[in-house]
Amino acid sequence: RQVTSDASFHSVSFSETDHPKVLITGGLGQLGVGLAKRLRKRFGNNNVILSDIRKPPSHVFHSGPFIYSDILDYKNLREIVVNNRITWLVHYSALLSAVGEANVALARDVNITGLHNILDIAAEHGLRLFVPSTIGAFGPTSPRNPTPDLCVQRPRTIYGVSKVHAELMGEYYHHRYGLDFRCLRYPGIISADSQPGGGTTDYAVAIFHDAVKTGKFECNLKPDTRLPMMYIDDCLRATVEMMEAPTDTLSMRTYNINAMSFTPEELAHEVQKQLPDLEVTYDIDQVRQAIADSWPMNFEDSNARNDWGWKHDYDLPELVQTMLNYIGSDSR
Ligand code: AKB
Repeated sequence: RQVTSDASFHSVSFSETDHPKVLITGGLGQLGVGLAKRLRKRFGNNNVILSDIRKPPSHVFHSGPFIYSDILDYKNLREIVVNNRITWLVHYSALLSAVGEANVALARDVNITGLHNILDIAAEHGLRLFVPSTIGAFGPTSPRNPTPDLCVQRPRTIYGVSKVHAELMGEYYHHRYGLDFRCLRYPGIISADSQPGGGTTDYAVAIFHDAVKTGKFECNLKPDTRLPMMYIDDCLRATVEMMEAPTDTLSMRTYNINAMSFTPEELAHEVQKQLPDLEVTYDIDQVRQAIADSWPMNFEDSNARNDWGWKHDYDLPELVQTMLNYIGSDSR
């Protein structure tokens, strides 16, 4: 490992007038392909490299650069950053909340050890680094309604613990080594053409697919479980805006962002306005329910709104309309 002194950092810097050269880790998860599409439009196809340890589907492979990268392999990561002259790193590899509880050792490796590799690579090569955090970085002793940026954070999941660790380590590297670390705490993200993998908020994606395909939905959270949520377009736009925000607008390095909050019952009701025959039943998953009961109900994001102009576009009715249009037209 090369990270031995402060002087070894910042050996490569990039001019702000150049297009960034972006690497996205965990690129085949819920958000990577959509983010790559957005960044490629802005910076050029070849300036955005998606990476993962899985084989990409052919439409992803043919839409722009894709590379194998294992964040647990430090040399492999460094080779990619050096050979491709990477200047921005978006670190999406992570195990989510529910799947993390089912495999704590793997979640610890990927979410904590993997992050250490990413931080060292980014600091060594003067990269701008984005790491998402989450509503899951809060816990039962945090204020839940609303949850501000700065408050008690004692999450009870390995996912939450690893995300608080990421927030603190990123901010530490920023203060200690000048790393340009940027972090947004995402709500549950709802997307039509990509699936979340093993989260607590997944029900809010599944309901749309089941409603369109079968007219029935079995929800694994109680009907009155309120959680903050966001449509994927808002999430990806927030990410790009925060990555591009001038340094002097950032009074903090980790921000809450929010769009809406709803319960399964409220979401089902909104979907039933379009699909009145939808039948919703409840079969509670105790692990997910306990996690959801410890998370924020409403997310306070005024710092993001004031500092760098964050503003969401999608509330619940627009979200439902957009999802149903998308999935409905796809299934025809
Ligand atoms: C999960 O449910 O684990 C994620 C999240 C809110 O971070 N979607």
